[in-house]
Amino acid sequence: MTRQAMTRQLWTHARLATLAGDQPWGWVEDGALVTEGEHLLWVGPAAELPAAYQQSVAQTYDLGGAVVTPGLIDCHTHLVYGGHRAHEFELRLQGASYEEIARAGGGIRSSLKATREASEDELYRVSARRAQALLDEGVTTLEIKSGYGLTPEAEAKMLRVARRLAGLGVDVRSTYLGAHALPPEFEGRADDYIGAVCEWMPVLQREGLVDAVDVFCEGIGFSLAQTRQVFEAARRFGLPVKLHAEQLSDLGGTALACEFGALSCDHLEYLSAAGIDAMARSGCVAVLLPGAYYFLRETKLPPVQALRDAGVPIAIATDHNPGTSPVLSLLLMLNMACTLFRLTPEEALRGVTQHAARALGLSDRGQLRAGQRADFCVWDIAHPNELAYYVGRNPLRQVVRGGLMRN
Ligand code: DI6
Ligand code: FE
Repeated sequence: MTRQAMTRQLWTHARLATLAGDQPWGWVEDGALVTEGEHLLWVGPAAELPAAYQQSVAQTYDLGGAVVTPGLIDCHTHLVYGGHRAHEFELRLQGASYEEIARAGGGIRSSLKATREASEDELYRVSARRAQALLDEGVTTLEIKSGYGLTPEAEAKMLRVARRLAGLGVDVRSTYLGAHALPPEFEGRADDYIGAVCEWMPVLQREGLVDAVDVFCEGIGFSLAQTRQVFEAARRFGLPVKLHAEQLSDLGGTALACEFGALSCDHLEYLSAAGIDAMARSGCVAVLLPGAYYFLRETKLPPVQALRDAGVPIAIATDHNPGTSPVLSLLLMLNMACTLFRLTPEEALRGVTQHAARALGLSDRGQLRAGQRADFCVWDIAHPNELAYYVGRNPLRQVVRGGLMRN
């Protein structure tokens, strides 16, 4: 056993937003946490801390009444890519739509060239800078998609870089999004390309590069039939699925994704009542992406109240990508989720912890309770609602990931 695995640590005078139990925020006013190795051994009111734990810890940290939350989880990013698309931002400010730019050969395809041309090391260097900005705000688990390579070699390069980013001290979950856009060499042959995407899947999986499979199901992306083909391949290879669904129109992708037990459907501005019903019945998580909504100046709001009424868990993520959401602050997404989508601050915090974990199929994190990973953030705030309140302030004091202080 490693030294760290044997170490039992006590964290006292903590005001805990555990997000567990039935109290608002899962609140514990004067709480304590005991960690052992990478996991939480005990969480609760300090007054109830078992004596056996008090006598057996190797290290005690007094948090001085600071607010403690679970580590933050960004469950939807396209963080690995070459170049940037600021010029398209200017075109859109001059009136061009995202779809017009994409149909004219810009959009994802313009990131394709820069990503294919970048070496793995160069791609790692530029991606690590972006990832660090998220880690500096307390992100302890990060989802990263492929989808700017669109050849087997370039998709593998992206997913290897995603895996390498774990070295920054974050847990990375990688998602194969080969069905992100039609590459130029398959122009006019979308069905052939989808066949190729399915052929590459087991190769990437055998290299240990794939935790889930995603598709951009949209008019400028792929059809329901093509999405189904990718999902059938994922099912054959035992890979969970998620879907970019109902972002710019309602193709009914959400209902299809739920047929395949999708972990999450993401974007959802154009989600229908039938889609909501399918999500409620299948336990699928709704991942809302306020950064893309804001950056595209979208006006169609996702149906938040209907999702609430149906009991569909709502997660929030940055959707960091060079075209529709060049956002590198998950804390800002908390504020936008409340300001733009009318979530409550507590819903928003659950959206980047408890529900974000579920959107990644992870049951070992996202709340502060015994048995969960010892991933937590210590904040210089008086109440957890401040995390959604401030714009541009990062009140993070300390982040602990896997029981180790990371900053
Ligand atoms: N939806 C999005 O908003 C991003 N991908 C997707 O499927 C956009 C990606 C890009 O424009 O680079
Ligand atoms: Fe996305």
